[in-house]
Amino acid sequence: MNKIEPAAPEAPPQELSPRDRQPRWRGLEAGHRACQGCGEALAARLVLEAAGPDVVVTNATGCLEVFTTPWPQSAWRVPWLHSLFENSAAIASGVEAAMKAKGQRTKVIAMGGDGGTFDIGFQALSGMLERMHNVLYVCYDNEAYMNTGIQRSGSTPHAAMTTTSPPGKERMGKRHMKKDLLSIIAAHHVPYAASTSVSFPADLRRKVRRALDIEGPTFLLVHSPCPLGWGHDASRSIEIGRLAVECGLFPVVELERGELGGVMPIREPRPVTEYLKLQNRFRHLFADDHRAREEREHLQALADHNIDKYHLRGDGADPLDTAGIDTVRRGGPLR
Ligand SMILES: Cc1ncc(C[n+]2csc(CCOP(=O)(O)OP(=O)(O)O)c2C)c(N)n1
Ligand code: SF4
Repeated sequence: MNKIEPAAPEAPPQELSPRDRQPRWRGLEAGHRACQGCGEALAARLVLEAAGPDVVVTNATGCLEVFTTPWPQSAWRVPWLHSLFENSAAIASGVEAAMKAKGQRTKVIAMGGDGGTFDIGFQALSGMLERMHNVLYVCYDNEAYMNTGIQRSGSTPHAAMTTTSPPGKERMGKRHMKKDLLSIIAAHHVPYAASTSVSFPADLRRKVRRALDIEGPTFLLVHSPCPLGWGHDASRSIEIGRLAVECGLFPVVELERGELGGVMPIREPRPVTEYLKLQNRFRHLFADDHRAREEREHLQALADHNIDKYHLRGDGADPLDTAGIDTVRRGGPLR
């Protein structure tokens, strides 16, 4: 008879470090040169993680391009093309057409900052959407032209201070409103256009995967706090991104062929002042005078309007609605 050996004692389970618990594959490596607490850097890493290795990225000039590719180094682990500031979407259109001609299914992702998307690259983006290229366009929205010294863009919120919208006797920061780009994108009859925030990684990853599964042009607007340009402590980027969503100033929504498909609900909206007061770019709104008070009230009214327009208030017994953790399906026509 065979002798039965006693089983070897099991090795004690090893404690995994936070780094080891990260997904093994990274499309964007650590060691790049973004500022500490940069929302855009984290957002790009999350987008690549969700997309997987079979992608080609085109990247407009801006912070992301500059801090990831100091010659001769590159943080990218996927094929990556640097475009001009204004034509990331045009380059992506060409890459996608070439892939199609070769019978390849590799996904194409175009990327740009808000300056390169809302303003200077908008013509190329509009063409790409209208021609129905099978490309996901990701805009990292840090609400100004950060790479060249914090100039205001079409995405800069009303009343924010930038180097080209300084507060003074004549005005309280940026005079104009933040452009409603998502609605403009949806007006191109695209199958999917959504907003998300780097502060809600599960929502961000899910939307990347969803967009890439759809045939045709898709668009993601990713709110990405920038400590340098917004004037906040680098350790508070995630907290500030969450507050932007929870106060209603940055609505997290999904538009499917122009209809509201899903929203990230807000159970208890936070006052906009909680979001504003953490950032130097809104410091002038806390002066003790009527102009500052009026601007604060104006921004609160904008947030309330968003909550109303997108039905963001999470007051129902929604089983998926767990304090803004993820977008839930709550469709219907936009008011
Ligand atoms: C046609 C053109 N105009 C201006 C510039 C200079 N420029 C390079 S990056 C940049 C700002 C980029 O801002 P944004 O797209 O918002 O990206 P961020 O740096 O904030 O991530 C500017 C103005 C340029 N490269 N090309
Ligand atoms: S300036 Fe802002 S967007 Fe650019 S690298 Fe620094 S934190 Fe990131």
